[in-house]
Amino acid sequence: MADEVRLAQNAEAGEDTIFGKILRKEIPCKFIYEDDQCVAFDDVNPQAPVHFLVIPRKPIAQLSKAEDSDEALLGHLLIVARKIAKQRNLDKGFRIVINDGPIGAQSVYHLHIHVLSGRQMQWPPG
Ligand code: TR5
Repeated sequence: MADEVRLAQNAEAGEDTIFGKILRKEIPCKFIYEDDQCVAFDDVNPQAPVHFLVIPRKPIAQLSKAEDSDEALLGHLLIVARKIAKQRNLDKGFRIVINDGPIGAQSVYHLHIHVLSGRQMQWPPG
């Protein structure tokens, strides 16, 4: 079993997460983008030559816990992902991933969008 899957199966949904600490600047992290609603930073364990995360400042644990009123925020995260992809010249494309819950291999319970690129992606994903 891959380490990431093992991590995900042992992860627990809780109030605080490593991303909460990053947002509160309790641990250092170089943001590649930030605004009043979200921040983005490179994944510490990249799964492709380009791998960054876009996360809302609002502590939504996972997509399945988002509320109808989060609709504009969720759309904003995708628009920001698109803008960063353009800045990084990902003209040939990229993959967006949102892992949700144990079956989805989510390991950090603060909603985040993965953006991966720089290599040919395969299908189906593992
Ligand atoms: O498995 P899910 O979808 O929950 O994705 C969590 C992602 O967070 C993984 O791709 C991890 O590599 C990534 N991650 C975990 C930490 C971390 C990070 N990305 C940037 N900086 C990080 N720090 C400082 N600490 C982490 N524990």
